[in-house]
Amino acid sequence: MVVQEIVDHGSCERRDLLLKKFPPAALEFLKIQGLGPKSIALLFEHYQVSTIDELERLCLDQKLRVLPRMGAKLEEKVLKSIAQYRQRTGRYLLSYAEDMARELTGYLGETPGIEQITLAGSLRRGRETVGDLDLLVTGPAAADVLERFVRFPRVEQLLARGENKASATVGREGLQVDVRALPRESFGAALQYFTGSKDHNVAVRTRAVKMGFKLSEYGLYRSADETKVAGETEAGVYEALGLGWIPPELRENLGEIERAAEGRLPELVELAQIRGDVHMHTTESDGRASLEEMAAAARERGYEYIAITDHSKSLAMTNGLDEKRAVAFAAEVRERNRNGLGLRIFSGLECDILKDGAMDLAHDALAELDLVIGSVHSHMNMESAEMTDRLLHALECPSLRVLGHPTGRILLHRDAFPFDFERVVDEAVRRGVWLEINASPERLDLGANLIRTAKARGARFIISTDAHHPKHLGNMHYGVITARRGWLAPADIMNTLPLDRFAAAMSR
Ligand code: DGT
Ligand code: CA
Ligand code: CA
Ligand code: ZN
Repeated sequence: MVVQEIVDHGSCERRDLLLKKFPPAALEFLKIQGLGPKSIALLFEHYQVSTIDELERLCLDQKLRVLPRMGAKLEEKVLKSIAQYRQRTGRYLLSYAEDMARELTGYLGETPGIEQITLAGSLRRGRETVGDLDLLVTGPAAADVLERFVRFPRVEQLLARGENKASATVGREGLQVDVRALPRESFGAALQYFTGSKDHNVAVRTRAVKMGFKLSEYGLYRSADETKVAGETEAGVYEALGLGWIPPELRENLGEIERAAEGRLPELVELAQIRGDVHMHTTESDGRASLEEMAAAARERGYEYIAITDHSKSLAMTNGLDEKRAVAFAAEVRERNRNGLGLRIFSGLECDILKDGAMDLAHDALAELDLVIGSVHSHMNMESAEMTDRLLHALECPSLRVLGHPTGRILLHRDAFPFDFERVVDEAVRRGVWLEINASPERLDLGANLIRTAKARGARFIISTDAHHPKHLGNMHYGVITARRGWLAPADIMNTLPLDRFAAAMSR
């Protein structure tokens, strides 16, 4: 009925009432950790707050603690989350930026006479969030491209329009795009420069100077006589500096330049090397498609195997599996594999790690399944020591094979929960538990820095999409990019193994 009302009138009565009662800031306040709908309602009732700045003022003036169920601790927490909130506004998920970039480059690519359109900046480096898009174009028609860009239907606000550069915000969320038109002969130098990162560029330029060169976005020049030695291609610029071409994902000045100079750049995993996806949900819990539909989509992607890993019973709102259903599911999957589905299906479970670190299901039920992922989905605001104990306890479960989305972060929304990461990794390594790189673009958990830390301690990884719909299987590439940013080789990632070796490793 409410749905019908929304379809007919574009809203419903209750929504209109709520919108009248609460200022638009209420929705923004919900993004501040520590404030739920109830406390926000209370705040609006007592103080006429309408902006985050005013909310901050209230905390600083210690005016929250006088309200029921609020205290000094909450003020502190809200202040901290306001700071975090400010930091992340103005950034966008990689997936959002990528979709917009695809649409825009498709549109610009239709300009007659255009030669190249390339994305640079943090998007090219595969950062998990992106501040703005940096587009480079070459060709005699470059000026026409800028002209076409400012007429892009999704442009909201034109920010600048020069002879070789235009900037505008596109889409309702205000994503900024910088488009630069370049002469062909400096395309490589510009691509190198505008890909960044800034730290990487500073280090590369320092190296250039030491070698008697000057490097800019126009080219690489010999300092002595200003002759140009490189600039048309990016590889040419690196080569003239005695470096192998450095994959953009590594360009953060974390040792990649030294490695390139020694000819020892790491081998990085590629999407085509992924042979299976082993974290996905179906209509048995909160997925949107059946096992058959997920299997068909996976087969289409050329996978050799998948694991169906629905939720366990403590996530009641997902209709998670109890022991009985889990055991029955394992039997059903054994039966289905006999009939041949074109790829191997493993019976799995994303088993909830309870507050005390116990597994949601009894061990004998878990032992029936091919693959058990353990994940934290609740009670995430524990102290670090308590969370560490919880995870260490979970690792004791003999059936556990994968630690799912290990830090619980939701990008631009919720920070990682604190715990002693190195201790947990060491224990996972000791017990043969693999760490998930959750490829869902809202998570990308583990992130690149923690991946590097974990790899250095001997960890093994799984890249999984956590798909709740067949189309989510396509998120695998975000996980692969993140793994590459973490310097991972195919050998670090278990689901690059062919079926028989994966099955053997899993059941060990
Ligand atoms: P973002 O947009 O915040 O996600 O990150 P980036 O890396 O895309 O940064 P952006 O858009 O400000 O600039 C693109 C690239 O241009 C950056 O990675 C490196 C280069 N760049 C920009 N400004 C400077 C600068 O002042 N010095 C150096 N060395 N490079 C710069
Ligand atoms: Ca950028
Ligand atoms: Ca930019
Ligand atoms: Zn999960």
